[in-house]
Amino acid sequence: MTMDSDATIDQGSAERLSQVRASIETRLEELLPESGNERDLVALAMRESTLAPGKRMRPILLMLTAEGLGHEGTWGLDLGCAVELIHAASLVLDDMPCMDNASLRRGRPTVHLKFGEDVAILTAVALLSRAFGVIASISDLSPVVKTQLVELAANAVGMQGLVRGQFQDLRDGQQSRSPEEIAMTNNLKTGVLFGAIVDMAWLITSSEETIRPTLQTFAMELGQAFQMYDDLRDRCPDSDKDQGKDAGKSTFISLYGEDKVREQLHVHLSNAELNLRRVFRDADMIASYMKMVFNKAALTA
Ligand code: GRG
Repeated sequence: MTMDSDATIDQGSAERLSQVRASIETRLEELLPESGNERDLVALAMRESTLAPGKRMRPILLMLTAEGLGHEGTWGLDLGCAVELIHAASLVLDDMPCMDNASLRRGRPTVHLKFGEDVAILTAVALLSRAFGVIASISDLSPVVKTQLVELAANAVGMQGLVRGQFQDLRDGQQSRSPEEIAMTNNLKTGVLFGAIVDMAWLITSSEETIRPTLQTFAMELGQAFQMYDDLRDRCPDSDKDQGKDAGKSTFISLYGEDKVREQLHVHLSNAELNLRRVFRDADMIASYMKMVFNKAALTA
């Protein structure tokens, strides 16, 4: 997971990745069927916001981690899609005027701009409910495991995860923050959901307890790196979302500058890879994928 600018992915991994990506797109479409009623704006907004071209990093990570741990069925796909629905809900809310007040997301107008704030709020609630419904209705999984999966998702969304992270960011981000405070908020906003993803993969594969902390460290390092990547994208002209939304906010970039943040991002990525390789004998697939995601112009500028 070094960040060399000529990083490539081998053909076998590229093919597997495009299969994984295609299966996610198909399943998301199935999980959010067209309502057939053009006045059903919430159903429309659920589909449009989720099916818009996102990276699908979370479901891909879930599926690859589960595969790496020996999973061969479709539980990983459904769980990955449930996490993508949670992520989509969080983006719809994050873009609203009372939060980031964004106009562009995934290269398209944000939900509240296109459909109105009322529809945006309802869309986020409906996507979140759909996510939990998807987890609860995965067939052939034991009720005990399903309950644990629901608990993992609930914790990642709520006051130990996204909601707390977002609140801290909104309320504390306008004042000066220590590096530790910024790292903590970034972890809640991004790392905790990655943590839930690897935990879900660990759980459905009945993997050994001993690897769980290493997987968590991988996820937290990845989360720190990814939030830095996201902050750098805020300054990137070819981004698929608004730029400059972090102006006046205390972030690692405002604290250290872009170059230092790129350096730190590399360190977090290396730490993530180190932990990945402790768990998987063959970590190349996930490592190559990470390399692809992070090897973007925003990081090499
Ligand atoms: C009720 C689910 C829920 C959340 C409420 C609004 C909120 C609390 C949390 C938002 C937290 C947030 C915006 C975190 C940032 C995460 C992040 C780095 C988003 C960008 O992810 P990408 O780059 O986006 O993976 P794509 O579009 O590629 O999927």
